[in-house]
Amino acid sequence: MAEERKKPIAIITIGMAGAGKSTFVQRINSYLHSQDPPKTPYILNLDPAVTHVPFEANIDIRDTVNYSEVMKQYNLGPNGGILTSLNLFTTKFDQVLELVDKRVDTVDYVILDTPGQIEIFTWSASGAIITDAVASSLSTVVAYIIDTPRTSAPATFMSNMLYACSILYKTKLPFILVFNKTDVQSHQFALDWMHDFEEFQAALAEHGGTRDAEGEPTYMNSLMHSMSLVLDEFYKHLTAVGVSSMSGDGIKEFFDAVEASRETYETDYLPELARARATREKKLQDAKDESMNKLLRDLTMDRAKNPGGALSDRWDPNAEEDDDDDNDDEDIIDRTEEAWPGQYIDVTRAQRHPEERINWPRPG
Ligand SMILES: Nc1nc2c(ncn2[C@@H]2O[C@H](COP(=O)(O)OP(=O)(O)OP(=O)(O)O)[C@@H](O)[C@H]2O)c(=O)[nH]1
Ligand SMILES: [Mg+2]
Repeated sequence: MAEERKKPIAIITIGMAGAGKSTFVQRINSYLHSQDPPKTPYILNLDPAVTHVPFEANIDIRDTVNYSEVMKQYNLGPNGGILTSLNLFTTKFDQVLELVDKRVDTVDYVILDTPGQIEIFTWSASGAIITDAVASSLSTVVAYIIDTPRTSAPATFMSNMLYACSILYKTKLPFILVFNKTDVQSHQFALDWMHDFEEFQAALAEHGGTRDAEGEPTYMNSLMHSMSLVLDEFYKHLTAVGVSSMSGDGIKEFFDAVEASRETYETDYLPELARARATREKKLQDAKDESMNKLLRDLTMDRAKNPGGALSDRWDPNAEEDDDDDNDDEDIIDRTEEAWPGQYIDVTRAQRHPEERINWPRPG
């Protein structure tokens, strides 16, 4: 019997402009199609400004929002235009999730390509909403694409790693560092630096002046030294693979890492998600309790101040029970469907059923 089909894994590709995100998505797309039996990806393009997408997207943000129109209409520059387009698209993201949901039994991977400007996705509300929405419905992994040849200077390498680090801590999702363009330069130097702190320090010393004219360590150097100590901890939490989106090298290793991420998602992310939800619900409950206590305190104070009023403020045990009123929850009034307070209703003519005859007493 065929083994039970697993739910798809969502891969969110993030990376600096030009790191090769779209080329990478195209490469993994063709890799999946070439498997035997072929694996089916479901691809989302979230870059509204791209003119040519090298893969066929199942859902394309450009079908929903017109980036250049948005720029014109809201008087925005290119980045504001991308951000606003993404915001507009996010308002409909529930529909995207529904569409994805319909495919969970036939699709193996859901792949998201994000806009070129990394901060638009990673530091915007819509990026966070999209990431959280995907991650709470599917096992999800972040593929952080790095332009390897452009990251070979120690200072650039570190700032790129710090950026990755900030995304890891923000999303708390399983994370794969994808050193792309290994056809141009091998990513071995990066692995060495990540595994051996001393080696990175040596590279730093060699690369820039570590001492200023007076022979003191430069500001930059001591900053980088302490930063690299932070990163040492960070490296323990992730997997690094080298790939070439041009030649296809390393793509299999990437998918091995993706499959392994399923476990991290279940052991680390899901409990974290449950914790975050519980905290949110507790906060809400606390706020409700607090306002209830406040109300009760106010009532007690009122009664103390006005004992006469308090005496008459009691239920009359002899009063007839009103059957309609034993429901504690007040119905919320929907103005579009029901009469609302302030709308004139001639209650003297209102009947609960056609036979009902009520003689309303005339005033006076
Ligand atoms: N040599 C080499 N070039 C690559 C590789 N991957 C991407 N490129 C090139 O890098 C450039 C940028 O690639 P894209 O895929 O557009 O990068 P992107 O991150 O999607 O770019 P934006 O979305 O515009 O930020 C293109 O010229 C690609 O041909 C690779 O593995 N090797
Ligand atoms: Mg792109």
